Amino acid sequence: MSDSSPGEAPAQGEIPVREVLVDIADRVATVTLNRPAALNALNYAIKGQLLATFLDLARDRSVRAVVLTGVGRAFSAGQDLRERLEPGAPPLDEELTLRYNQIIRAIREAPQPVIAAVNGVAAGAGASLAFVCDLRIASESASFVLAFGRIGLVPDSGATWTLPRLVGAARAAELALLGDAVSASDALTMGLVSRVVPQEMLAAEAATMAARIAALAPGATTMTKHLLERAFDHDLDAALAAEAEAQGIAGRDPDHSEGLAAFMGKRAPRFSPD
Ligand code: T3D
Repeated sequence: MSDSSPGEAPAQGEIPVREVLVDIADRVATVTLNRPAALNALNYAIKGQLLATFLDLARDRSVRAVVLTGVGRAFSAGQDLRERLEPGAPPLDEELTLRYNQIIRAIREAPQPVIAAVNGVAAGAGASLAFVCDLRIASESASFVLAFGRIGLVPDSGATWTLPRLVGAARAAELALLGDAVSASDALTMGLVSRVVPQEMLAAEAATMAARIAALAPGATTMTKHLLERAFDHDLDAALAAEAEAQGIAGRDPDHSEGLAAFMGKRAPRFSPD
């Protein structure tokens, strides 16, 4: 894994502080935002490390599922507003193009399903990060805030695209325009997350979900992720064609033969052993 923060070379002999922690075990990568004192607000270092991490993981065929979470009482409070006020801060369109949008694409295009384990407040681009993940589970203390309007900005980092797809146009408009905090239980009701668990069970719940995904046939899993992403952009004919193409590829993969043999042998399949 990449260990340096793009744009921030540590002084010689200095131990770099990692704003993004990466733990890989049993084919699952756990990526943890680590600026708890600032509610994991996204500064240059954390954004650089997050992008580098997802680009590295995309090349790591041993990793079959990713969990994204945060240290402390926040998932992420979005853009670091203190950094934004520093002299020389880049224009917002540049910041989005060069940093945020690349992170969002890297998560979206990752071959592995990414599970957001939302451990606390997810605000602004922090909420957008959770929205772009393939699965979202939340602790009871989690909340989502489309905080952009409060500071005179528009929702970004994909939120205008992901949110209506997740909760529908009417709810998306209310969340984006009014910016009220959505509790974990309301997020569950509106389909923004698929599970809510007590805080102390969140990591285990995410790990179990990731382990189940990691045990699947990786090629079929990647194609399933990408087929679902295109669901709202395709008409039925295009979806049927895309499924047929993907199924052709899956059907030629040795993992399909293994799945069939395991079924006939009444045993668990061993997909793509390392
Ligand atoms: O580059 C660009 O700007 C373009 C991209 C924009 C994308 C965006 O994300 S724009 C939206 C940015 N985020 C926000 O506007 C959210 C700001 N934060 C909040 O609204 C609240 O902090 C929360 C709702 C997230 C949590 O509220 P609460 O009451 O639980 O905590 P708090 O007391 O407000 O914050 C605790 C500390 O975290 C505090 O620091 P202190 O006073 O203890 O030293 C606070 O300043 C700091 N903090 C929280 N959010 C941010 C932050 N520091 C920097 N940036 C933040 N976004």
